[in-house]
Amino acid sequence: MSVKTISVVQDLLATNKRAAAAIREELRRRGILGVNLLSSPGSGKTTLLEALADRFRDRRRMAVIEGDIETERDADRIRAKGVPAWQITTGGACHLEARMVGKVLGQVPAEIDFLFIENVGNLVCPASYDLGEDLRLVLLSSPEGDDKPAKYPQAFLSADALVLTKSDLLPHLPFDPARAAAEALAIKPGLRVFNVSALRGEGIDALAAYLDEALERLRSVRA
Ligand SMILES: Nc1nc2c(ncn2[C@@H]2O[C@H](COP(=O)(O)OP(=O)(O)OP(=O)(O)O)[C@@H](O)[C@H]2O)c(=O)[nH]1
Ligand SMILES: [Mg+2]
Repeated sequence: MSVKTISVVQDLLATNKRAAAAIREELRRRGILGVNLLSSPGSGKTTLLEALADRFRDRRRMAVIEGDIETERDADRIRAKGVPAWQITTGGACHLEARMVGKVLGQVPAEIDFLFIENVGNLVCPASYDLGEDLRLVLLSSPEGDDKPAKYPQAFLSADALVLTKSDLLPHLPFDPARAAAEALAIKPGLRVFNVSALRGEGIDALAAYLDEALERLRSVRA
């Protein structure tokens, strides 16, 4: 019984991997950097994207695919910033899959620089699903606690960068950013770490510069 279950999961992941590879190839061909954002519900993914939309305005073009179980709320927030956004509602599934992203990809303008994909709020299942992105950001907010990387290692292992969010709340919380970063780095050496407060705009410049560098790298390899 358990052997059958494992093989079904492996089939699902293999199918997802093929769809993800096609998306990655298409994005690279167009010179677009795909960025997948993972975190628990409410860690600040959409607020961070709103802050990046403000930061990139007039300089970089971005589009956003939003993943949620229900509602169009996050896509509406992004559209309010003048950024094209598509909402995928999973109807209960706890993560996005590459085939869902693939269905929207044809509508994404060819001339953008960044395609952000905000995954369903969940620190577990999204980690196993490649969406064809070139960069994966995992967010951890200060109210969640600095002990989370070791408890949810796959999300941190699969990420390229850790974004510690809501730094404006640090004076009020027993959250040690150095401990959170050290735990994450023990799981994934080389992980880039950013401290941000999207609410106050702190740390957004450094993150935007990191995204710029990744985009330039992608385009130089392609050239
Ligand atoms: N104090 C503080 N609050 C923040 C910050 N960023 C986001 N928030 C608040 O945190 C709450 C959740 O933010 P969202 O951006 O909606 O979080 P999310 O990760 O997109 O949530 P889901 O899409 O539901 O998973 C909102 O009330 C935000 O205003 C921040 O930098 N500082
Ligand atoms: Mg959101």
